[in-house]
Amino acid sequence: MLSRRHFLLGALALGLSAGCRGGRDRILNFYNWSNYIALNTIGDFEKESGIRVNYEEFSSADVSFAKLKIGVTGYDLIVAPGYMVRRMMRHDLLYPLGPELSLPEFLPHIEAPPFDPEQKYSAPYLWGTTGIGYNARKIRNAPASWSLLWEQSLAKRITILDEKRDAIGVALFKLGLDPNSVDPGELQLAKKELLKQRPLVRRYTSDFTDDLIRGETWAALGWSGDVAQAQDSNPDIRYILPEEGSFLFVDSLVVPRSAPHPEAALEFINYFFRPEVCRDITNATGYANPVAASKPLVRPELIDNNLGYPPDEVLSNLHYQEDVGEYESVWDDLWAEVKR
Ligand code: N2P
Repeated sequence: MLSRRHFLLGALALGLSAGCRGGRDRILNFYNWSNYIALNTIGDFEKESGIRVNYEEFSSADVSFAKLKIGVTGYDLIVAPGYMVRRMMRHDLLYPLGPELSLPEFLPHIEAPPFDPEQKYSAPYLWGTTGIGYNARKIRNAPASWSLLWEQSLAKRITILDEKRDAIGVALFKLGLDPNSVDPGELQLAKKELLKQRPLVRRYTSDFTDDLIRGETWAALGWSGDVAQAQDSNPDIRYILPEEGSFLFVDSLVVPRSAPHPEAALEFINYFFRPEVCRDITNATGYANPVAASKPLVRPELIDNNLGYPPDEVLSNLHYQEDVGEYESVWDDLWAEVKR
């Protein structure tokens, strides 16, 4: 017969093996960019921690922020670009990560990111650059310039990231203007450029790699790691960081104040910082990770390569995307008018 004591012990054993602590299910609701993790990361973490992960992906930061803004809650852990971390900090939306986190040594340029210099509210996840992925068999002598994405001969062979900060930022770079401009006149000029570009654009999309791999598109405004993934499937694909300057991004892990399971989020962040865990993610995605001890472990082709870990002289020509504050809606409207 099952005594009460046996029942409790049985429940406890069951609970432990199913990953419960204190009788409650341990859960992590994780919202990440698409193609931004290794195949084994979530499963390995679940096995080791006993936490069940509900994993959801977005393909554009604008979409993720819109979702958070209309009050979709329940996420414990979100990957966000630096300017968005800043914006969330400004609105007091983030949980301070505090002493539960043991920060490893980071690469020098990740130590004090401008959006959160003391790293109080964000933990760096992956970093990379915005550039042009192109097919060297279709385009010979590609210029190291953003003007490639305005080339008439590439009509309908181009995709542009569906991300206003990148698309408008690139138009500003091309014009020699501040890529974080909030000047209405400058933004109008950027809009004109983008309207000139529009007839050449096959699609505005952030999932640009398949078309590029298949040769349906010949050039794409894209992100380094995704282009690295594309190059693995099609060696004709190359990457340009234009001379006019480009973006460096440090996408970061943040925990919303409203998170139902902040402790599970912190556990994942500490797990991610293990050199082998983030190495696997870098090797799978092509995106560099912030952990200094992980760099010697990643695939050597990614080192001193603009697609993975660019050399220092390249990094010095890159800019961060900054929070544009109250001008966010001006950027939003401009982008909606371009895509209309
Ligand atoms: C992954 C997206 C990369 C992020 N597909 C660019 N910030």
